[in-house]
Amino acid sequence: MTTLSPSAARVQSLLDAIGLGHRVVEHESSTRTSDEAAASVGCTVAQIAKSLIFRARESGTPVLVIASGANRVNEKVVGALIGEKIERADPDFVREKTGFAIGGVPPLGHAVPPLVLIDDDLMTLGEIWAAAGTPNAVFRLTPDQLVSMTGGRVAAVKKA
Ligand code: 5CA
Repeated sequence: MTTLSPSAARVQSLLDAIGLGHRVVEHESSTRTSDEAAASVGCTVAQIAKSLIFRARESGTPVLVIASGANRVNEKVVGALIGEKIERADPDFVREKTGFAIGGVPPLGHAVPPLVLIDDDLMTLGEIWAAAGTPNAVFRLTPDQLVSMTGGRVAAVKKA
């Protein structure tokens, strides 16, 4: 059995607690971007569930948008959905609010619970892959499991 790095092991522990048998896989090759993750896993870029962190401008609340790797997020639409304008988070904000570094941010287990939105395009897919704590770690799940483990709101969030 291979040993996971500490951040990936942290995600595996969270998944163990959920108890649906999800396994974190650490790759030799990078999974830092959606393209790299798809190449390492051997899936389509659309099947990568990327966890993007934004900052609500007034309240400073972290906003997690889990989007298909093939899509760009429409920040105006997200702002309208949550009732507050958002901006892209900087790497320090991501680290502070999630507990993970960019490129490995998982969809669950963040230090500060974020508002969560899920790209409805993900819901049409049979299985998807999400980051698992490091730029080499991912885990496979279904879109319904993503919704249940994050409590996210499914919405149309992509840029046309
Ligand atoms: N592990 C992969 C596949 S799940 C992954 O985490 N991809 S990702 O797209 O969710 O994470 C990379 C994202 O981090 C980029 O899409 C981008 O939105 C964000 N990012 C990259 N560099 C920066 C930066 N300097 N500042 C803020 N956000 C950044």
